[in-house]
Amino acid sequence: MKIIALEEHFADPAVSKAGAATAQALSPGFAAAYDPAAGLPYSPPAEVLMDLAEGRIADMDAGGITMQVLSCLGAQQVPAEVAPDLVRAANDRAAAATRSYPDRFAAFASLPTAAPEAAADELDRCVNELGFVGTMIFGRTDGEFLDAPRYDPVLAKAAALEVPMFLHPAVPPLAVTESCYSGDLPPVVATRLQTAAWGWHQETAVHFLHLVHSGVFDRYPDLQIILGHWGEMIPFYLDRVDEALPQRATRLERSFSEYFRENVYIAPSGLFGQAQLQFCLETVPLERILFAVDYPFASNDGAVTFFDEADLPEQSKQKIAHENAERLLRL
Ligand code: GRE
Ligand code: ZN
Repeated sequence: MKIIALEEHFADPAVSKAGAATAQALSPGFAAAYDPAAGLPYSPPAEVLMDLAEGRIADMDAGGITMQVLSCLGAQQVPAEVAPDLVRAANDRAAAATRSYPDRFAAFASLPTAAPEAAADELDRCVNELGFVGTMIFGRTDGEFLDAPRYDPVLAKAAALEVPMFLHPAVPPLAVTESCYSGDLPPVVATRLQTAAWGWHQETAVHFLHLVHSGVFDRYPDLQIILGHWGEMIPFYLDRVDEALPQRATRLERSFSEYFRENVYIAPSGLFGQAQLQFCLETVPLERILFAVDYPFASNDGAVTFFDEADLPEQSKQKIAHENAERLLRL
């Protein structure tokens, strides 16, 4: 089966270095909690993260992944003074990989969101000159959600280009960490609760709730967001949000669940549980379910088994594995 995976990361050393101080301030325990030597999940070696050639292709071949849509980690934490140049260079690296392996790699643009006008220009360049298929944004920039007025050029550009924006998990602000993810907990437990175990996902759900309720999708009715991890917990709460926030309160043009079903695509991001798949199939349109591994933080090895075990007609599996992505990304 042809499988296209949409949350597949690489690291660019210059981008990572330039964002390290901000990353460290938001999550001082991160390096220790995700040190490959600790032997815990989601801790790939740096060489694997940086590889955009044979090693990555071999891992894809071994796991039955036809194509990865590449995304560079970390641009939201790079300061405005250096972000445009560094992020541009990282996008150029991704573009080179897509040219070397046109059947195996596509790419989402990384954006220097600390400099919003430059970010909009870079999205334009990536889509129109490099053939990228959208963008991936790793949460807040300078503590602000994407609906803050200064990021409007980025939203406007994604809407005008008709490319999706993958809203990826990111560390919550310090006040949230201090209140929720600290105190009497072992350091590794606190940091993992703050990040992959819970905090990243709660933060991303709130980010999307904020985009909807600040009216982003009334301003840009066709803007499409991709959420990983089966929609970052939101599908389970659609009914609750609709009930607690009726349009009488929000004054929006649609109900929350309508925005979710009309402006959002979701993907498993390595969470290959069949119960989540079945629940999401009952909750959002089949046409809005995509596939993602979250390589190299999760292994490609679970992909084929996920589709083999899915209690679905072959036609539906093909949609999730590649057809929905091909349509959305115009591949
Ligand atoms: C991810 O993208 O999901 C991720 C990171 C860093 C560490 C673990 C992880 O970006 O899962
Ligand atoms: Zn990821």
